[in-house]
Amino acid sequence: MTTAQLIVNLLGLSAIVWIAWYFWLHKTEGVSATIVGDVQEVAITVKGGYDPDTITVKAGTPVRLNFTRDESSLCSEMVVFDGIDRSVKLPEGETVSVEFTSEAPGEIPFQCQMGMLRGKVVVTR
Ligand SMILES: [Cu+2]
Repeated sequence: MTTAQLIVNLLGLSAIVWIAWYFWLHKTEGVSATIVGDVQEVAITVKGGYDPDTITVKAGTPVRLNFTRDESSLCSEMVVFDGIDRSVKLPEGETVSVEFTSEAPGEIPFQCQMGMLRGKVVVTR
């Protein structure tokens, strides 16, 4: 193997490692909700995904997620919370709040209608 071939192989290998890390191993830290009055609030921007897509809240305190959809893609038109039986339409450019209180720790996933965009609320004690 020549040096050039070796370099190309190493570059290819590092690209594969990076892709594997980015898509499967890399976990976003998540964002803690901000307490506003008696409510834990987080603003979520919807644009090709949910940003932030992991939100940490405390059990027993009302949660308010303020979704703002910053794109016209049909994919993100609805946000669906299976665990709390809620689905909400997100008109482009408007902020829509989703409120709920979780009494028990756990995870409340949410996603677009087709399940392509995903996020979750992590409820802690
Ligand atoms: Cu979708």
